[in-house]
Amino acid sequence: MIEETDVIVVGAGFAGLYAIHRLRRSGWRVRCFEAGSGVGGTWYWNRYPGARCDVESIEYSYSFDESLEQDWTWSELYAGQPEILRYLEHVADRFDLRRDIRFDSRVESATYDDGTNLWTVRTRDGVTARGRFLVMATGALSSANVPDLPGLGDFTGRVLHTGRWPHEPVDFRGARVGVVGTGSSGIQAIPRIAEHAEQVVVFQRTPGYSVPARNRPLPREELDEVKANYARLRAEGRSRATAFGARTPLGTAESLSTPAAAREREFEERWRTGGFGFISAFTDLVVERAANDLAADFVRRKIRNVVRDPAVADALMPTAAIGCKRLCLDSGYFETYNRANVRLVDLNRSPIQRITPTGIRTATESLPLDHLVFATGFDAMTGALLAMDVRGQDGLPLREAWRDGPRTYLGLGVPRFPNMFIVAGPGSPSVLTNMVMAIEHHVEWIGDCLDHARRSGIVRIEATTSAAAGWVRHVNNVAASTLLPTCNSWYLGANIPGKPRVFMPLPGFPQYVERCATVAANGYFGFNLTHRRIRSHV
Ligand code: NA7
Repeated sequence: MIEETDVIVVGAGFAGLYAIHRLRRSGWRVRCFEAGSGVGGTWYWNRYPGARCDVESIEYSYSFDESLEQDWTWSELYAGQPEILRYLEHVADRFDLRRDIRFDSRVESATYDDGTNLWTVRTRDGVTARGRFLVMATGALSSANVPDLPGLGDFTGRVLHTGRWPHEPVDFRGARVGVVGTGSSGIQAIPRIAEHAEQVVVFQRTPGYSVPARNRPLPREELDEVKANYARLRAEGRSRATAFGARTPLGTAESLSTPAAAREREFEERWRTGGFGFISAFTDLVVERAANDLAADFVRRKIRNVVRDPAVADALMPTAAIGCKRLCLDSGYFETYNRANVRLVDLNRSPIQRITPTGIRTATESLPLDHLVFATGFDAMTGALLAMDVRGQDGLPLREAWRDGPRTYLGLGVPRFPNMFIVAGPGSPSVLTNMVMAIEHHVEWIGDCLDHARRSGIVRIEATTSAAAGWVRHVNNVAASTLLPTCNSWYLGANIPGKPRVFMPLPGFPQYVERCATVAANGYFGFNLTHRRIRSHV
């Protein structure tokens, strides 16, 4: 049996949940497929110890419903994974979203039919669904990357990935734990694992920058104040390049023209406050290498002051531009290296040769381990989309269309994949911003577009090849005006061997929003629109 619907949504995280709600509001029938057994997406899968959002909870939450904003009470400045998951479960219940979601249902293929303009989706658990539109809400960081290390299959202990963490708590007491990877996930997990494990060995390929989160409980009075001013805070957040940080003043001076003592005071103050505000202390930090060096030096000095063993401190010193990989926020990360049970292995000095049944052998030693934790990130932005067999016009596989890198228009539409929309896809600013604001924007834009199509008798909407080519150029040009492309990051696909090197996210949320609005207001230029044929009876 084939399930017939109007819109098929893939994924029930922040994006999929809001898509169901928004589309239903305009009367669309929606069917959502979710691989997990519950809602939550990122926050369903990333259950590792210490998992926490790095955007303030009052901003990393939906803004589409005022009563939801007013009713929900965040307990901490930065919400931990369990609290965010509870929030999303609450949203699913509050708006009765679950009735349109099929759980434990991983989409394996999606095929467009030129004759009928319909998408057919097949899931691993044997469901076939057909709909006019397909909305990919599959997440930008959802396809876990486990490096292909020789011998991995022989390891007799437990192998875990931070982005696929088991539901039951993992007991690290008395265990020797190897953690590979020191990005945001590793930096959050390592201090928590070290509190319980007998020994933690951290395998670091590239040292990263981290700023203290200074997480804390949110007192009642502070929350009341936020709620009394929510609309203004949201507007302020959306006016920022990153769509968050409404309560943090943006620096207005250039670091290079600020006297050294005043500059140091400003860095120090922002370090004390914690959070991403550190990188917005001055206007030139993310665009001017000499300015960036000043901020990077400040962090390096902090690392040196915190880490007692000078050789370990040296190995932890990042050298790239600060912020060119996503800045990490931590709670006691560098301090963890002062613990007697934590050891750092610098893979540049001593690369992994193979995984053995009982641990890891590097070029210089064998390290016995009971558990292996991969905090090695994701095949970002394209991984989840390309894991499915998506076929557009004339059976064109998405994997083929994106062989030289992803091509989207506005991050939303893909040439030759009519009636398919991506939420937080490559070419959208999503991962450089407060993801929830980006998601709300995309979903609302897509919802408005579908409503327009219905009103105007449009049966097929497809981004043009030239619009997408122009968009990829635009994204890369904007990125090139910053320091973002200057190091190997997942923004560039550089973390996945063989992945085409294309800068994927677009810096600058407000400009992007404006561009999308202009496109919609001007007949969706850059998209080919096909109207229903009116049959005339003679
Ligand atoms: P990230 O930020 O991609 O970090 C992954 C880490 O794993 C990083 O330190 C990588 O080193 C390391 N890595 C990846 N592959 C290997 C191999 N083969 N050997 C050794 N080390 C490796 O992922 P996260 O999960 O921490 O964070 C993802 C995003 O989630 C984050 O940006 C926030 O937006 C939230 P590398 O730097 O590539 O040398």
